[in-house]
Amino acid sequence: MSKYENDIVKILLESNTSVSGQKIAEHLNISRTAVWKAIDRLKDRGYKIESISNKGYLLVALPKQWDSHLLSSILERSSLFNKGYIFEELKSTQDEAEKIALSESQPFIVISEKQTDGRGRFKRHWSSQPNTGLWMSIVLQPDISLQKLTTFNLFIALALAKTVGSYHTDVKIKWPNDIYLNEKKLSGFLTEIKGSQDNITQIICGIGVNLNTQRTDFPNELESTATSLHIETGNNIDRYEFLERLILNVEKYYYLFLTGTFSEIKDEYESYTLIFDRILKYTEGSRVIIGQAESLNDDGTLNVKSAEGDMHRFISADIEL
Ligand code: BT5
Repeated sequence: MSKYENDIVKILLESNTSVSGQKIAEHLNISRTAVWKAIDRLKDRGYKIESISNKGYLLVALPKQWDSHLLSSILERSSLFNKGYIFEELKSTQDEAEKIALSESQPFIVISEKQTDGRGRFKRHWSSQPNTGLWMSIVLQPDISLQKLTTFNLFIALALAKTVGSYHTDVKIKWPNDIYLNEKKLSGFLTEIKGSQDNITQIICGIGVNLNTQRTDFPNELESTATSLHIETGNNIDRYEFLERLILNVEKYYYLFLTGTFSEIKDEYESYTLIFDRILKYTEGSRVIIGQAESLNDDGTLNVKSAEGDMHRFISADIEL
């Protein structure tokens, strides 16, 4: 997008009413024809801008596609992320984030409209249809030990749960890395790291959230297990608004993670958990336990009491509901 288009979007976004072409032209020190041409290009990019006679231009709707200008304007208000990268199609935002990180030393975000090879944990496939959700990797450069990192997922899960909770009150965290609504998976994330035992230098956290996905958009195998905010609320979700709320929560909980311990957010975290008070199947590697989650430890591990009465500690597990 040219500089003028960026500036015009900014002017229209900041104004609740229409803005005259003359005013925009004067503000940017360009001709009215240049304004009119830039408005046309913005319309081509999916911005819905009405021209109201004698009044000027009114921004009625944002483009359906992720748009780099809008991401920049969200990030301008962020105290953590400096830069955002938007792609129409990627294999996985995780791989692209890793590449960009080679030359980027500040926290940043990568979003793709579509992923052809989006992945979950253990290289499982993550369904990432275009225009429906948020497929994003956030890259952070902490200076922490591996031991400290064990609680990172708990903080991110809480940031996600709080964000989803601002749309639907029944949100639950399925430890360690899923967000559920009505017993169905709405969101999952995975955390990949770089560094050594004593010094984790990079976290690439990939977050997938189904926002406007319709039931028929999901592949057959996910139809009964996955859901979206649209399905659960009946509303069309403004993806930019969701993103902005999520970024604010990620910032808040990331700072708490860096400066505090899990015990400080434990009560809040536990108020969202889905798995307590139920007998479930826990699988971690070759270990399979049928039992009941009893408590979370301060390092983020989970204590599960088996049907035979003995206690098992899980670092991360697949849990069948
Ligand atoms: C996760 O793994 O839940 C982590 C998903 C992370 C996806 C994001 S998208 C942006 C970034 N770039 C990537 O390439 N990945 C990240 P896991 O706990 O292993 O769960 C994977 C399982 O979730 C799959 O085996 C399916 O059963 C289910 N699944 C796949 N796609 C789904 C979807 N869109 N909604 C709900 N469930 C899904």
